[in-house]
Amino acid sequence: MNTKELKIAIERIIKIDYGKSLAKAKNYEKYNALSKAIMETIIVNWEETESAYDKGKQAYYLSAEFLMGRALGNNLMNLGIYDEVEEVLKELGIDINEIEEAEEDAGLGNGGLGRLAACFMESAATKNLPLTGYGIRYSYGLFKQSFIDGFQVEEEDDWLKYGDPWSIRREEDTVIVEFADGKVKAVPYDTPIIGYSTKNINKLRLFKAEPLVDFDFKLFNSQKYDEAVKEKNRAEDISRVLYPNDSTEEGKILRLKQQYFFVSAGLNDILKKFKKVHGNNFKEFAKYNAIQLNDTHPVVAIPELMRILTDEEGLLWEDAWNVVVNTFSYTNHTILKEALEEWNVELYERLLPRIYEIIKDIDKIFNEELMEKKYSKEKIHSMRIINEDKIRMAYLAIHGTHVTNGVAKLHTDILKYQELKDWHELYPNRFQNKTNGITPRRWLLLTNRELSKLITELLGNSNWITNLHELKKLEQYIEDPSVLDKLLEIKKANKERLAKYIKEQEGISINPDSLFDIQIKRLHEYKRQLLNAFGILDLYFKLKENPNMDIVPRTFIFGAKAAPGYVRAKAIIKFINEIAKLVNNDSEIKDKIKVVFVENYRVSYAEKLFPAADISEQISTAGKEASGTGNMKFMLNGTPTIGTYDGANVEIVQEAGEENNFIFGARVEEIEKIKDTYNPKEYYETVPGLKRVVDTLIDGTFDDGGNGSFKELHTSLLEGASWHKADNYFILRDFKDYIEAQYRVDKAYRDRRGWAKKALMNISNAGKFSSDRTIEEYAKEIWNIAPKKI
Ligand code: 26Q
Repeated sequence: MNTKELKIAIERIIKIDYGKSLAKAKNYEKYNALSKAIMETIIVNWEETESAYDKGKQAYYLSAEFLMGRALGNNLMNLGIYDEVEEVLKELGIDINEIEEAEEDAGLGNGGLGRLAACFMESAATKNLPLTGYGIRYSYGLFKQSFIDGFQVEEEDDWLKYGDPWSIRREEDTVIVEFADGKVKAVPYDTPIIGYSTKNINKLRLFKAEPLVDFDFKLFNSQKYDEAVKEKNRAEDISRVLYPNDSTEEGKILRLKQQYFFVSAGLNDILKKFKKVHGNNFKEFAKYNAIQLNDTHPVVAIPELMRILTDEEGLLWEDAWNVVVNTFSYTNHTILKEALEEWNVELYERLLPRIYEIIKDIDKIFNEELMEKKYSKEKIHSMRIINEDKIRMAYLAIHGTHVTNGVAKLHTDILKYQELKDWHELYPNRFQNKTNGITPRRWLLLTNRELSKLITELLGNSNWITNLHELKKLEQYIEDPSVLDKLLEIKKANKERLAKYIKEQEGISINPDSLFDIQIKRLHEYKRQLLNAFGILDLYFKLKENPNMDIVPRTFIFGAKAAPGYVRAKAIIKFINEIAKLVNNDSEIKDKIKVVFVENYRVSYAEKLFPAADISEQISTAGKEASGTGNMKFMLNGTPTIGTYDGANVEIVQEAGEENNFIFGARVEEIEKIKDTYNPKEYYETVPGLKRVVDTLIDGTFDDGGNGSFKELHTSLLEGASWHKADNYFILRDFKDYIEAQYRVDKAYRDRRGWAKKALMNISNAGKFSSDRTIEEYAKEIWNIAPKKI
């Protein structure tokens, strides 16, 4: 499509879809029309990719979440037509930025796990790897967040209200999913995954749940309207909304329905295709199909494939089990006990009786195998898949797959030698590490245009975009003052842009010359936003005592959603908002420090925050953050990390140099050593300034609106609660080290060129953290698939 044709297409689509001329169209209408015009141009390549892939081995990514964010800008960039389209729009009197901002985020995920799935899809397409995603087309994504009086308020995320130009409903590929209480239709919606600089177009297939019949005609005619649509609502409830829990599991029947729904539909789809190409030769299934289970959420795929192969296709148990184990692999994303999924036996039995029987058989045979190996009774008990009245999904996953992987080296080691030690001893060859990654297209090329331009200029070509290791060559400029100054200049421009956006969105003015200190991630105790908050308060009190204290002015920026039922996480949001109110309104502070908690943190907000950060907060309790991927996004954008030795931080500083980051706090070994005897009160009583900040939770400094949640936080730190010991996440232990590390940041930041060197070292050594590298490792070391370029 040339530029003239594009203009015509946009005008035509606006006429057809909205019955108006371009001049009268709203931004979202223009966005829709442009997107559809782009869609038209990729269909042929999309079809060709599909037929090319159908011939050989393919991989499938089963995930309850795909946190895609916006599509338009990314797709234009990957197609290599961004600048051209920008120009066309300009000629039509349209600002491309306004069109991009009209797009709703596809927020079909909670956080890291969902965004990882999105980065993987993009990388696989870019690398021409035959990977298809399967998931749920939630009608409502992760809730929208606002603050009222500093409290988080949630609202539904109606992301489809203006339609979705990037998905195509494939009525003809509808499959039926059967529960004990009835059947539903699973209708696929396909979204093209457009790789960078390749003709290959991959596919994300998300299923929507619908009733077999829309409404009961008889009931409707007898004016029983509610009754008439009951069935429809019951079916549609399944794909209505994404569960907003990112770690604590809630044993809800609908959640289980969601899991079985998309897993069963996905497997059905894969099998249909397999039969078409290979007939009924199911023993060969694993030769042509690899299926990745993204955490335990889709693990019901293991008994479901057993059911299909034995009940429907007539395979013997042993043969079917071989197929299952060789087909599936499983990624673990957490070691938090409360996040390991367990399902009530009774729930499974009621909803999926046949699946439950199969799980019981798997468990029984596994038990016999362990007895044969002369495992002790206690050990067998501790490893059983069904434990009393619970099904342990992680154990089912390890047992029913040929590879279990962690998402960063440290995390994998903790799984192998600590949390899943017995399993690692049983299946030593099944465990692998696959350190996470991020796509450099979205997280640098698209969202940090100036830095991308500079990199291409310095390297003399744009190879880095698909081979991020190329960035290493930037190290040659480490003593080049003009490059260092250019880096500082770009950062400054990004900060100005963010400041403007924050002014528009939050109504708060921030100083682009201050140090932007950013912590953006889900709100969770283990991520320790509270430690950051105590650090700010400590600084505030020190400034109050000594108004002339010489500090680099700082803007502390937070972005985080708390699960709606996570009372403590919400209390922490309120606490930080209270701190913001105190600090920002204190004229004595004279803008030396500012605190901003941005509302509704999401992918599209993240895209503006990462490029503008001076320091990246990665301060989880050592051993708790499986990997982190935000840490990588900061690094790639030239932002040093203040962080603990946890998750992928370990590898980040290994690559970029500890001297270019700010590592502090207890390491895993120390946490392990002290955890049984830890007494936070010792720190509380002796560490200078600590008591003062902790006690603001109870001494009337702040107002929790009378709900007692600040007091509860205080108690959780010093006394503990029925379900955990005092200061479960060692905030008081790490406070002093954190303050000291922040002091080092302050000192280092003053040396502007010295700081730019740190930034450059981080950028130069970010190559490892491309999701291209990660996905190629999955392809080679787990899936055994090869690129197939059309
Ligand atoms: C489970 C049961 C019921 C309802 C919800 C859930 C649920 C949903 C989402 C449980 C967990 C999640 C998401 C977890 C997650 O995002 N984990 C993060 O994964 C990243 C990618 O590997 C890592 O980088 C992070 O360290 C890890 O916290």
